Amino acid sequence: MKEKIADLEEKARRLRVAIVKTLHKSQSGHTGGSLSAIDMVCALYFHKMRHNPQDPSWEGRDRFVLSKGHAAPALYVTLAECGYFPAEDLMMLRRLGSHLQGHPDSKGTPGVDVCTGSLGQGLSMANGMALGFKLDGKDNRVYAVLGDGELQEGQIWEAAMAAGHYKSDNLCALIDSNGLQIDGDVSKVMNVASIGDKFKAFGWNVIEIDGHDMGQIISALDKAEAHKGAPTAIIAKTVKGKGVHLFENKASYHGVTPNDEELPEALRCLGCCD
Ligand SMILES: Cc1ncc(C[n+]2csc(CCOP(=O)(O)OP(=O)(O)O)c2C)c(N)n1
Repeated sequence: MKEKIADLEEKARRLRVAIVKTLHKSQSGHTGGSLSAIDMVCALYFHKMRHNPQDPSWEGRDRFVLSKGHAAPALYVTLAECGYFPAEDLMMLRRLGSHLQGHPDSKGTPGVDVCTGSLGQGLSMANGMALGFKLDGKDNRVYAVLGDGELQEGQIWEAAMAAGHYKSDNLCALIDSNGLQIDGDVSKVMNVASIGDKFKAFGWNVIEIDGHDMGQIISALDKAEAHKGAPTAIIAKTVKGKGVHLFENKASYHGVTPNDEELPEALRCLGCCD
């Protein structure tokens, strides 16, 4: 287990390097929320989810919904690392004609299951897919990553109510609780605390973790899969911009990319010299 965790940590470090390089090249996109979510996305693709990069539309795959679609760079670098498309494509992020647009596009990008970007909708889509699998008697699981600012959208709570009502135990929501949104502190813009209690009230199984502790992430994902009779919400305490002190805990880096001066220091923080 120790080796597995160390391997995932190293993968996540490499994925952070790829996020920084990709966003530096594009000069457009979301740095903070990609870096806060990447440990969870890495654990999902390299530890938990059933999927096949050689056959992206394999019916037996688990589904992934990046409900906070602006963190697309975190998804793209992970898909590239898995082999869904060449890593060189990352340098075309947000270019006209590229298959890697600013928000996930299921029609354009191999491995992307749903279009997201308009916040608040992903949990409903994930819930629909989870219910569909149940109706078909299939054991596929569905994972959705949400932002804590995103929880201010009313549709999230309709989805939470429905998933609890239908006991969708093949559904797992991971909340990237970094405490910041585009305009500052989530608690000041529109307080969503206490997130765990809210999901519990809708009948969910709730697990609270440090969203950068790989051991805690994989243990929570395994517990979620084992839990029957209710969907699971993993409330992950994270740091926006995690891994690069220049960007950490700064709402100003929500939608700002590393510039030429910041790039060398950002890569140094991530243990990358090239
Ligand atoms: C419906 C909708 N309204 C507004 C936006 C613009 N927007 C993009 S990211 C963001 C803040 C999201 O905050 P949070 O969910 O906490 O994301 P994170 O901090 O994890 O990046 C907003 C308002 C959007 N994408 N969709």
